[in-house]
Amino acid sequence: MRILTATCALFLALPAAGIAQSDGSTPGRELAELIYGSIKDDPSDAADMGEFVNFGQDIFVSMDYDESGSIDLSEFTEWDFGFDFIAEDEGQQRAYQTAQKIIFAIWDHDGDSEITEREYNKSMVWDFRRADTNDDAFLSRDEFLEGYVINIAYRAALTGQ
Ligand SMILES: [Ca+2]
Ligand SMILES: [Ca+2]
Ligand SMILES: [Ca+2]
Repeated sequence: MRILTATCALFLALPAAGIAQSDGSTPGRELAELIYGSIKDDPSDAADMGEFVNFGQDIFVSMDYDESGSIDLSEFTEWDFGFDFIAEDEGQQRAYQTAQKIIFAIWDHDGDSEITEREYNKSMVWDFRRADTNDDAFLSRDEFLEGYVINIAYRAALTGQ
């Protein structure tokens, strides 16, 4: 979790206006790029399934605040990469909260209001495969930014599109 904390701290330390102006990029995209960098063990490679699942596993453990082995909606919405901060900045908190609820519902396969570890791991694998559009078992930076469900849902919410 130290890497993720450092990523968030780095992001929060950057002036938001400066990020928004850099080559037409949005704060949400900049954050997604930082997250992509923290998934990979080797910065020069694309992310493989193992790195992606390990990364997800670390997040699951840190989201599961009461260590019950599953994530409820409040654990899910309280955990944040830094998107929450951007949503506040952009006045898009309601849209962001809606996007979080949608992702929660997608990952809660049996609809019992808890994402179990099994449901979560299956979702990680499916989301990886869906984003890996050229089917080479690696997620390139572009595939991650354009095809990973979290990036699509949260960034759309942040920009209000
Ligand atoms: Ca829990
Ligand atoms: Ca469930
Ligand atoms: Ca690929």
